[in-house]
Amino acid sequence: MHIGTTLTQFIIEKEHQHVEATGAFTGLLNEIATACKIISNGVNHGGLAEDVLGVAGTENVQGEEQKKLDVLSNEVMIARNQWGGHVAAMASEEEDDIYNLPREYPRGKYLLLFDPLDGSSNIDVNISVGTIFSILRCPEGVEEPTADDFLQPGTTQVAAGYALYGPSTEMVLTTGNGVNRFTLDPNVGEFILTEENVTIPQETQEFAINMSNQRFWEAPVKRYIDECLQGKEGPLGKDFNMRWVASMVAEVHRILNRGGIFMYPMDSKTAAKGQAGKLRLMYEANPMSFIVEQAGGASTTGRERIMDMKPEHIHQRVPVVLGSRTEVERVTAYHKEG
Ligand code: FBP
Repeated sequence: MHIGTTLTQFIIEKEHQHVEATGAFTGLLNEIATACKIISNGVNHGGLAEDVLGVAGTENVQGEEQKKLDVLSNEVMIARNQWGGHVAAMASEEEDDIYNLPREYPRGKYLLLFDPLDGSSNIDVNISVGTIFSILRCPEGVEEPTADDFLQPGTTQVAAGYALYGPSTEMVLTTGNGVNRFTLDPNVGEFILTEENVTIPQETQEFAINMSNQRFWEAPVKRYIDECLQGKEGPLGKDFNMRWVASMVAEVHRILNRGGIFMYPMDSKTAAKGQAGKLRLMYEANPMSFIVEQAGGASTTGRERIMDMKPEHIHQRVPVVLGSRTEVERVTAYHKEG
């Protein structure tokens, strides 16, 4: 009975190409995959499971109301990744500060960052949500990392990925050599390789943005969306369709499949709250930018390449414009024109 290439087999075969490999990287990715399988099970059970839907009654450091599954997913990611000796510390969108490992656990050479459950507003209404993760190297000689050790530009990521909990559960992963896609076979309990070298079409006629924020957008974004809405009679000479799932992980997955441009730009409403954007640089923008660029797309703030940014804070927010290269470069050029 042939089940295809499992995620573990795929990673080990890749690691064999690196003589200096110790297996720690495989070990870490395996624990992340196990955590995502557990979260997938919780999400899929929804209302059947005791006490997983609804709000937790607590707020995260971003001042957002936490959903019970936000908190549970965060606990699962920490529990699965703290014991194995692969990481030196972790950082989560749901934790105020970085998470230093309890004394009894060995320290590893990686730093793990994650958004345990992205798309929180969709959890209780059974729309796709996901887990996003990013892996960095722990600086040489650092036993007890601090938040500063995490403030590395996106270009230094060793790997990034996400699990999408939708009609099926999928994992998409890059280690800097293209993007690969795995589907969870619930009967076997394994992520099976279903597509290698995923590539984003350069051209697209589909945009994703929260239109209800239109009056708060900056001029370059207003101009671009106006032109998309003018269709083939307009300066872009083609009709555009629109999508908005309100789960970044689902938007990026659609774009990996058929192209598109996803935007959560800077706007005056966000600025009024003293924030530099809605989405988080370390847990959302950097890992998704690594995946999108490795699949041939582009990712900017509208003004600069996100992966070149020097992070200032582990909970820093940034504007995001990502997807099919042609449209992302167009929106970025509109910002440059001012
Ligand atoms: P979290 O759910 O992790 O807080 O992520 C933010 C997010 O839900 C993104 O996944 C999504 O793209 C965006 O916010 C939706 O924003 P809005 O509520 O404005 O539609």
